[in-house]
Amino acid sequence: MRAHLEQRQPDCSRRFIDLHPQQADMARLVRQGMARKPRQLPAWLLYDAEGSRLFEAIGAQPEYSLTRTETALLEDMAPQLAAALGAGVLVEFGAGNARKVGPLLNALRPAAYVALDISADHLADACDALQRRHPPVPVLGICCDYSQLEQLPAHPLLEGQPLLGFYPGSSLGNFDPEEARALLRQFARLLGPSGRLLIGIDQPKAPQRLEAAYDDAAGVSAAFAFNLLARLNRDLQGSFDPTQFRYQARWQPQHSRIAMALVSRREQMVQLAGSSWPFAAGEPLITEYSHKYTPEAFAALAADAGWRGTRRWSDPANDLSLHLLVQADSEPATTVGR
Ligand code: AVI
Repeated sequence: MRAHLEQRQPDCSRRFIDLHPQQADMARLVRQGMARKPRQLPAWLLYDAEGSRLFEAIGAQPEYSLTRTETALLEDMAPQLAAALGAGVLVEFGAGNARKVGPLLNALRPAAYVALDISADHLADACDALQRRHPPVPVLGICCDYSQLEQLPAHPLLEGQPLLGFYPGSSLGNFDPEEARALLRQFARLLGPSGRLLIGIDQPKAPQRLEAAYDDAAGVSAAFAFNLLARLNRDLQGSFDPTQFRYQARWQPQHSRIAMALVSRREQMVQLAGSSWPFAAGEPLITEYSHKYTPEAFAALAADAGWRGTRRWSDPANDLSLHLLVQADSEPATTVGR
């Protein structure tokens, strides 16, 4: 009888689920990316433990204002954001150090907070720290490539409540527009028909300002890109010599994006994931794109993916926006504005 009762109790004790891609998947994705023209690897590979640490350091550079501006906006608008989101479980995609969500947790008091991120140790530490700071909110960490997640894992904290997606940091910009549409569609599937999505999107601004943000004077952005080579050498038997590449960040107005690349200084051959890859002198390995969307361009992208914007909040300088989206066929439209 006792065993029967225990089986029926929901297992809320499991607070970390590890779905990190296997080594074989990584090798396959890397081979696919190396075969592209130009060569381009999935951006999530940048976030091993050292990459996650370097990305935090980028957020503290004077040239990179995105993190500071969005954090301030979230702090200032937390009560409004919470009221607009409504009750449910807050699911953050790409939670990183999970520091941005604090004001929202205080204002929203969600039934639970679920953090998804690719960097296992970083995520586990972030969840522990967050749980200590917000004891009343149950916290669940899921280590995964959220862009490939077909469904949320079964867990009692994810049952019986509306799911409220939170995707800050303009990380959607790190996907090509076609991939971004697919990702937004996938978020709709993961969150279900009553799901809502609060998403932070960085906007185009002066090219010099953007290039400086992605190639800061202290060299932290460059170190972040070079760390990818160290990771590939370590995890996928790479033979990259970092001294034979230089870092570059360029605004490409025709695509409304920053292209970040490691450019080969000479003709060379690199071993990686069991194959040889020739590089011509000047050939780039794209480490990341960062697309910037005007509010109108983002609304069109979201609409293509079946979402409708209901509210938008932006910082005083209008550098970036937080958009609240509902699924297009879910409820009547309300006014869009600051
Ligand atoms: C995570 N993502 C939104 C950052 C960005 O601004 O595109 C990644 C980044 N890479 C270099 N600097 C920042």
